[in-house]
Amino acid sequence: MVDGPEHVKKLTVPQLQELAGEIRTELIEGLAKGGGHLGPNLGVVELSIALHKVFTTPKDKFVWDVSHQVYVHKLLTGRKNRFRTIRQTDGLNGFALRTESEHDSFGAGHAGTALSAALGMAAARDKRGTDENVVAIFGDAALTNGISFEAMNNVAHTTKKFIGILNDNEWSIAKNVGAISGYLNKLITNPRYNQLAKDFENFVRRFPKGELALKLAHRAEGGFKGALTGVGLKPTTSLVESDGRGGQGSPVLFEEMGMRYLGPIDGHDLPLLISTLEFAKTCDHPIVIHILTQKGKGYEAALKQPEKFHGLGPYNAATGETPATKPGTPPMYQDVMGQTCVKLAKKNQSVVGLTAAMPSGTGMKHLEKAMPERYYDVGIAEEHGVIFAAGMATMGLRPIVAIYSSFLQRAYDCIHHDVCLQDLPVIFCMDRAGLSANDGPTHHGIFDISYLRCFPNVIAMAPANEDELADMMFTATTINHPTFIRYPRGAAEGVPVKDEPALIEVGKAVVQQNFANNGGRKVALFGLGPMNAIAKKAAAQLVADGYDVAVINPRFTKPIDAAVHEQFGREADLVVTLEDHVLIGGYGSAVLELFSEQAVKTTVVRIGWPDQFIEHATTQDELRNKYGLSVANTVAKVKSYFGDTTSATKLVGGA
Ligand SMILES: Cc1ncc(C[n+]2csc(CCOP(=O)(O)OP(=O)(O)O)c2C)c(N)n1
Repeated sequence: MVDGPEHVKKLTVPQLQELAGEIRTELIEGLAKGGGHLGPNLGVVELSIALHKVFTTPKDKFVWDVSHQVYVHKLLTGRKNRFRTIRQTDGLNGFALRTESEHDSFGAGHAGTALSAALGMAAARDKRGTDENVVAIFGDAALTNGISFEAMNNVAHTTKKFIGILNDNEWSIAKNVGAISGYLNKLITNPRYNQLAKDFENFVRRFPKGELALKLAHRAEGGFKGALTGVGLKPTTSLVESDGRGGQGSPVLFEEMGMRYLGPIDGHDLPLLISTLEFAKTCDHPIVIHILTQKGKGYEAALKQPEKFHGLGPYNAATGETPATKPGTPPMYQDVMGQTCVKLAKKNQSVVGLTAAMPSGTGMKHLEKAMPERYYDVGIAEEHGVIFAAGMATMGLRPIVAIYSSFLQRAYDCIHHDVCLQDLPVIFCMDRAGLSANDGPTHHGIFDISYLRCFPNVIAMAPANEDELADMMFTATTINHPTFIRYPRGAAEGVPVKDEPALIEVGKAVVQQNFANNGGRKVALFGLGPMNAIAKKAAAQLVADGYDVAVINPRFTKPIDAAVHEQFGREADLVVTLEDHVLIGGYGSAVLELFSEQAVKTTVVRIGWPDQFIEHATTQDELRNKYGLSVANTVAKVKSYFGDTTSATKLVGGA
């Protein structure tokens, strides 16, 4: 394995091919313990090597879309010794990170940003008159994202020197969907591809380095065929699809955007990739190179199950098997969401479900399987998805939009302008609200209470367990306003889920444990969502130490239950709010605002995430302990407030 990118440049093609083999082994074995984005990285081994052979980072800039496929780049840029720490506490981040390496020119984690960022770099380069190469690497699914098109629309009149690499493996996380994926397939399978090869030849003839270019053109022509057989795509002869879409698979889409199209190229043919990139370097036109790769290349298990191996937890490197779920493990929140969707859709004709390219991650796959006619996958297009749902709602449907909390940020204006302003009854199920520990700050969903609470018409809730999630979803189908339900990643609490979800009262909190009036210091713990379990545990410890503790499940962050908060606010000596969310503008802030209006003077201790981006770590618990969202810190904070020094725990986040 190489020490750095300068080493890659010295290797011959056979040595580079050997390196590709070593890298694949390291990916397969190195990720087995902690998991990660194995499939996408196995697909870009040759591409990453070729990029480092031809270009020179950090001077030249690679901008990776999503950047989940950046592991090979990390291995090649001096991070091989830390590779097995990836996505673990204090280890390498699973995405490109500017603070981690000078070779990571732009951070990402959300899809669709590479072309815009790269174009910005190219514009800056042109302005300062330097000669860096800027290369944007984006997947076929990233191309379903609107921002990618906004950027392409701008390329030709912004710069003459711009290289885009479309890494086409036909997969998003699940199978890629929509017209763009159909279009790309036509580009690949069009029976006229030889004609395209001719066009390419004529095209390259026009360049000053014609000799080299022509040689490459012929290589590429061979490559077309290699690509076709190599990735096993079946040619289609039909020019009109069964759904009525026409087109002959010409590269007109890119060409009309002012980008020369080159491809399709076999993305596992190292010499061909190297030559093509060398050629791209000489181009004085924006160029997009369409390469075909296989997600999971070189690993049987990943090739067989591309969706599972897109990103996964620990697995057996020899077999690709993942550990069976232990009997008695609570269901995943996402599965309860999906199964509830099916229940609701069966009972209510107007309920439909929508995902933005995350059928498994959000659990919407349950609806896809049970009632495909009620299910929509819009691709990686959160903005479109939200407005699409708003449109449906105007026609009497009840769309359930399942999008991760952090990805929903992409559609913020759509939530404001299209849903809330028109007071449309769209139901948002926000998965991964809280931490996505291994992924880190790009994926932590800890801002949604703040970013939603300020909009009129919003009803926002957070279930304390999976049964309450089902009840909230059912309740949402009866509310004529935009509703938002936030719940965390992973396993739920393990409480039984009723066969039929029940209605809950909007804006009503639940008092789970009232004051005993036993003369102890009165502490009211308001535990929201998953922090409710922590509040209950902290309460038990405090009661054992002589405190008189009430525990309340607030359920709603908007509207919050003014009566219950006021009652406990006045009765208690101390109020503690616990939320899996940033403190700024969150649930605790809502309580403080209410107390200010009600002139409730009781001190409120707020437990939640501080005003900083939270790093990644091996487990959520590590981060919760570090930042004080823990039972021990809750108990310690209460005791410290009352001057009780019996707690051994060091306070996190000040007294
Ligand atoms: C805004 C946003 N929505 C959803 C996701 C989740 N996501 C991560 S990777 C991915 C699929 C990317 O597919 P593609 O661009 O084709 O790259 P590949 O994984 O196939 O290499 C999705 C949907 C995301 N990262 N960002």
